[in-house]
Amino acid sequence: MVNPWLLLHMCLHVCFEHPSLCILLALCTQKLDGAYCDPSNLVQNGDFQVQSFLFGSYPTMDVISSGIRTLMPFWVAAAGGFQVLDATVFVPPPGLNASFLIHMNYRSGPGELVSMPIYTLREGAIYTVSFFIADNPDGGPVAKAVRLGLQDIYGRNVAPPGLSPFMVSNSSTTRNSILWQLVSCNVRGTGVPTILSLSSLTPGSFGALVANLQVNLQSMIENGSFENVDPQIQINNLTYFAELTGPSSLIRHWVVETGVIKIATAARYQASTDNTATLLDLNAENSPATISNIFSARSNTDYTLLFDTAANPERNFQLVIGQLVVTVQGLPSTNYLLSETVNLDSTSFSIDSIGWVTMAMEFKTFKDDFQVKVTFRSKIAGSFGPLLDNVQVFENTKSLKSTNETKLDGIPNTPPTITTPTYISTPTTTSIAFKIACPLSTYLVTLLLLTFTCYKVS
Ligand SMILES: [Ca+2]
Repeated sequence: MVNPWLLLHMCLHVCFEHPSLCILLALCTQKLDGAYCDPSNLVQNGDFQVQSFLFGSYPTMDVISSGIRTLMPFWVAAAGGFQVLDATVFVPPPGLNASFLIHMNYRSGPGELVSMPIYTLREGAIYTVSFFIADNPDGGPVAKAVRLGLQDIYGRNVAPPGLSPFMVSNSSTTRNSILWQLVSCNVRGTGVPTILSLSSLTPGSFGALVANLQVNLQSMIENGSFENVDPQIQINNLTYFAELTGPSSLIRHWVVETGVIKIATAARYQASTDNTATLLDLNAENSPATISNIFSARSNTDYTLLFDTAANPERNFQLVIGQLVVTVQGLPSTNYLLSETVNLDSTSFSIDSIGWVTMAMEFKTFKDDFQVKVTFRSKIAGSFGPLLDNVQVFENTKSLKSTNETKLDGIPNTPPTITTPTYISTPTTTSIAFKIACPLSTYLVTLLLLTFTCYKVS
């Protein structure tokens, strides 16, 4: 169980040492008109890119041990020690921009790494907790294991019951050929801030390597953040925005049914709560637009629709005030499951301070529906209208049920057996003597038995 004094210490430390990060955390946790932030990854500094120390050309690692001040914002060494490794020396997982990774052990033994409270896993939503894990090429036991823990701030277990430690064993790798494995498990959000911990179960000075911890909402909608756009729409180095006239399906998984939309980027506008590059304005060329997305769903099931919206404050002197209409229909019945309007007002906001609000709306599918269509329609005249980004839909679950699974590269994880670890370091005098002693003792026993047998026969 995570010590509450430790938690308090962590909070105070971050506030004193990293006031800007503290402000960011506070912004992400405050309630805005019934809405919460929903970044795509809920773990703060899960890629360990933010640090209180600087790597030079040497050393290629730094040490964080229990009992000294924490040099890794949003994390603390609760026990033992661990190392921050420079990814230019220890090759990181493929496809990541991460420059650092964590070695879960140090001379002081196996480390326990504890996160700041994660705000906030929505109640009933399923989240995927994932991280990369690899064997340490520098040495240690053949099998290395890391236990993932999840507790809410009241100390209640949030991790799936019976969650096994994650184990790796690839001792033949080198620093340039580290075999990374992506491991994950599902957890059900409780609506309470949650603390994530990683504990090395490997004795000695060499443990597993880990990188890029994430906690992501399992959304029913694909491309809900509009980041996947047909290449014929040029959005790189965009000074203002691209426009798209309906009908069009050049934004993957979405249809611009009518009107004209702007595809804008965070290079010009303040990014929405998922901090991504692309966002939409449902107005352009004096034409309000309607866009929709169809996704698979289960019948008779409760869902929650989330999205970030605001009125486009592009022109401070020309206020944008009006409504965004949101409808949800079950398919094939076409019955309306939800129809709501969101009031928008750009007063006092600017493109650097959009006033993003995350809306949450619940709906339930009918018994014969197996798809759902969600539609956003601008009811604002002119060339600037509702901004839209980070659209997500999650199923409201009562328990983890069949989604409770642990994955190691897609294979169900099995409990590790590391009770008698085998070391791969250079054989010691003891082990060499043991190897010599064993055949010698066997030889002597055989000789005695043979002599005894010969004596009995004679
Ligand atoms: Ca986006």
